[in-house]
Amino acid sequence: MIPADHPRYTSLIAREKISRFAGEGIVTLEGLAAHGRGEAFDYLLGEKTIKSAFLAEETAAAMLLAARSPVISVNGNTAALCADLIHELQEASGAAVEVNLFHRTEERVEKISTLLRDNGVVVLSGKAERLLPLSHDRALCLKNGMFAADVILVPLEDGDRCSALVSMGKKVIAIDLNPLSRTARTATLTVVDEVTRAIPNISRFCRSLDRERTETLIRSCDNTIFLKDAIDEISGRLTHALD
Ligand code: PTJ
Repeated sequence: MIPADHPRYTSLIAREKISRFAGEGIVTLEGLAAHGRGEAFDYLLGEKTIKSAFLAEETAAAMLLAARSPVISVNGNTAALCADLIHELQEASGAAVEVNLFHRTEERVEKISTLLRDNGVVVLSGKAERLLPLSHDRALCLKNGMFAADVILVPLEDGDRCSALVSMGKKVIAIDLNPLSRTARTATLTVVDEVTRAIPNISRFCRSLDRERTETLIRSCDNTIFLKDAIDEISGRLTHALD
């Protein structure tokens, strides 16, 4: 039992969730390591949504709304931390949801799909085919889902699929606390924020954006600026840590 007044309450609750879902086979042991890396970067960012990440979240909403066929790709960690939030984002953005795993087994795909459905998400189903130019199982996706999509949101990604999707001409929105990762640098747009803060913000922007602002955000999107700002935030915090 984690007391609500514990100074690290939010972080401890997330750890409790991620380890419980690891016990259920939804998160992999590698996913626990990935979560720890995310926590470290979040600590360096002050465990808050920085100003440029808010703008990235608004831009992400604009890209989803303007897309012809947007898809939200969900892996084990994302399902464990925010199945309910994915439901809200699906409603707000109209995007399809597809499960795509690095450590893929049919059993995990089923468990994650069930968790999402239990939270109200409409999950694409069908026979996954090896359609992405990758040598591992992340190549497996649905023809009418990720393969046909023009904009794909990939929370907590590993870099090579992001670059494969970009090489196929798709716009990729990454959510990644590490502004130095391959994913962050390869994506069309990177939201450097914790996934459970980022997704509700993107949903809120989906509900409030008008057409003119949507077009302006898409026109002016420059991922390098978002990454530089996150790196500046981290270096500034480190420089002044003991002031
Ligand atoms: O469920 P699977 O089989 O698809 O596997 C999922 C993992 C996460 C294990 C797989 O995609 C992986 O190995 O990812 P990486 O290469 O470790 O990348 C994950 C990235 O997400 C890292 O840069 C972390 O800093 C970042 N990250 C971790 N937790 C969070 C996060 N970013 C935002 N919010 C988080 N909670």
